Amino acid sequence: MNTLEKAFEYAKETFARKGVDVMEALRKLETIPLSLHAWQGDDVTGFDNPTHALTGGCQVTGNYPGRARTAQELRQDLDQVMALLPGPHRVNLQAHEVDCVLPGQDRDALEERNFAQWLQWAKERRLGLDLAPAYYSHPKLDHGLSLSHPDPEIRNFWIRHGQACRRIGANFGKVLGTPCVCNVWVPDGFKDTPADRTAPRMRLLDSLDKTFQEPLPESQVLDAVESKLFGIGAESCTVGSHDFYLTYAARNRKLICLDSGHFHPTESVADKLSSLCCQQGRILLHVSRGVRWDSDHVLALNDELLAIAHECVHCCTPQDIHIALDYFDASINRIAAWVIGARNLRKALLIALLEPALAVQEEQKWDFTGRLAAQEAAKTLPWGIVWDAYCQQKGIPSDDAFMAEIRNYEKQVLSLRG
Ligand code: RNT
Ligand code: ZN
Repeated sequence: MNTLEKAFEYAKETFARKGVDVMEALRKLETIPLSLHAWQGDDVTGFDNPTHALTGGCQVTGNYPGRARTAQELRQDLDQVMALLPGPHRVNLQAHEVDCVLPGQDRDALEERNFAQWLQWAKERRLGLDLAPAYYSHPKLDHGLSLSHPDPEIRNFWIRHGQACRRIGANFGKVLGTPCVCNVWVPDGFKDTPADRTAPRMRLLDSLDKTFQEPLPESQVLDAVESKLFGIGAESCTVGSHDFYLTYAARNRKLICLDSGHFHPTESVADKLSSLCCQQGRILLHVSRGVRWDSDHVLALNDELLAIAHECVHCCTPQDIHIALDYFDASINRIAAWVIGARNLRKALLIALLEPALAVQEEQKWDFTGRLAAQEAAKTLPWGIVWDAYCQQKGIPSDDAFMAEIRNYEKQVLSLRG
């Protein structure tokens, strides 16, 4: 046996003494797909009209060279990323990341042809595809409003856009054999204190009902609605607040999308999961890292990520929770941003799956001293050896080896993009 194999045996024995079956934990880890957000690769620019500046209250900072300028370049980057990630994945698209735009076509008339190469690419790789309508970076996002705009023409344009995305997503689901998660997030909000919060929310409610009115099988498409606390230029009020969407999702049996950057900095998204899973269930997670605001930083293996992973593993059933990543950092190599963030999320899930039951057992005996001791002791268990062995078993470079491949890809591919 080589050093890692011997260490892995030691780790398995150590966990076994704590009642944890490492091989069972790794088997479960392999059942959890992560939906990779394509928009880390193109800085949320999309390809239907690259002259459109990023609007809608999101900010991508940095100008590291090598951004993907076409869907083909984005797929090339995602192939490189997935070669460095263990475990199953899906790919999540924004609706403006099209392969092509048909003559005279606007976003309200998108169709399957706009994503034909994406679908073929996903089929060849046995990937699931998720799709989010893009209600931003477009002239019809007017005064910061889309589905809640007072002008019915503008609302109907965006309603048609969402309806088209659902149909395209249903086709993804039908062809790929796994339902497309179609997540509706609108940037609608107000920079300063609105005089009327009710009218735009009533209009959003009506527009959402119209967006979702076409019955599509959940075997093909799963509808999600994403809340937000504020955006740049929407600091004072977002029409689609958490209260609005949580109620809408529960009443209409939609997935509620919780983005971990979309709440107050001290508010724990992890704590929300069990409350939802024991009632309306069906959550889409946008795992992100806010630094002082919804800054969409690359995921770090920090307490919030560990807490989210713990809840996903121990408090929700796999079919209740869909895990997607959502962050965009253009200040560093974008391949590394994807790989570091996705590996950290997969590590957090592994750590949660390797967690001994002792803390729960102590709690059930009202022994909160023992619970604290067990929680802290778990932090020094040899999960890192299990991670290294898992990567080796999957033929994936180790943590100290994947950067060499990224730097090589940067030299061979990214640096040629100017
Ligand atoms: C915006 C939301 C939304 C976006 C993507 C690009 O803050 O998080 O999910 O990140 O639509
Ligand atoms: Zn999000």
